[in-house]
Amino acid sequence: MKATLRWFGPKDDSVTLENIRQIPGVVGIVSALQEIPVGDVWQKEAIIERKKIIEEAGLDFMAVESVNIHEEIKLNSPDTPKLIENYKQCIKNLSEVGINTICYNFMPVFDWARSDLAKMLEDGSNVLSYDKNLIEGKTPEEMFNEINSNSKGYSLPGWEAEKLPILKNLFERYKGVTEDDLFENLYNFLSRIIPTAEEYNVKMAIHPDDPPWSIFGLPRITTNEKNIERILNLVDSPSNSLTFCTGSLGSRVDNDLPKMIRKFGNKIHFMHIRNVKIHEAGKFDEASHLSSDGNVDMYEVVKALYDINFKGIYRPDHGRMVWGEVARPGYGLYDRAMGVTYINGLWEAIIKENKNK
Ligand code: DNO
Repeated sequence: MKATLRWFGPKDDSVTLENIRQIPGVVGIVSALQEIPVGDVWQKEAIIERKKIIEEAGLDFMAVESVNIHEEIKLNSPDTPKLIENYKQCIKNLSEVGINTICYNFMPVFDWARSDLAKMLEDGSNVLSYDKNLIEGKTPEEMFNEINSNSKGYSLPGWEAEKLPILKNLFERYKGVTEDDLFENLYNFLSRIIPTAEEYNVKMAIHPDDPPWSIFGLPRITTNEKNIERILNLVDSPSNSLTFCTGSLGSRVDNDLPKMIRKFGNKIHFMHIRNVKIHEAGKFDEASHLSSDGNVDMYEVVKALYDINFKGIYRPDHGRMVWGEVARPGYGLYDRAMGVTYINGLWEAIIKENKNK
């Protein structure tokens, strides 16, 4: 498997490509043109420009995270056909530039949600944290404003300022939308774009919902083994695939991660590897990548990847803020660098152990 880091681009990230290049074993970058409004076509020139910057730093642009899905598609409104045509054009343009893995998610309204973007731990580091009681005690608008005022000036995907004025209306429109409706709308999207993805040899890798349960009464479906299986069966194609995120799925104790990795096998094209410390159902902190710091057994995760002969890309996911670093929440340099180093160590050991058998 190949190690990458997520990078938010020249204007939106305090971590530089030069820094990333110095992390042992990291060969690639996962990035997105998040300045392009959701629903618009990503023009080839813009993709080429980002790729050039990455390559000049000695790295490869290996996957896009994410080409986000417009709410109108998730709601399957009359605007859907036109937006789907734009999405197909993005797939085509990315493939023609040599990018064949597209991560996306199908979470209504918000992307990942946390009640605290900088919870202080005993060792003085701080982490993203989730407490259902703090979330449920707020209105979506309060949550939205709180996240944006604590994001250190960064625009977080799914929480873009443009969303605030339409938030009420979106919630109105999601009223009565059930999980089954959302599966249906996802089917409607996939059945139309997957033929294009196949033609251009692109893997559409759906990201689990984070957290993997309903928030503010909104339906969420990419949450557990059964639902992911249902999603992968909606359209039977190698292009209908999965981003397996150990942190998102791992915040539910009933998700058996190594078992799920073995089950979904070659449907996994992209791995997000991080750890979470669950305090009780609906209450967790993100943790360092080390197994003993959280509930995810990293050795078992990496072993399962070895067993499925995983050849895709992975990235360490959110890290803690350590050593006084100030960066985009979850995306500092230091803790992610420690994470990747640790995972590469497990990988090397598992390969050698098995060779000597
Ligand atoms: C959190 C990430 C998510 C993820 C998107 C995928 O930092 O794991 O933002 O990238 O949900 O579309």
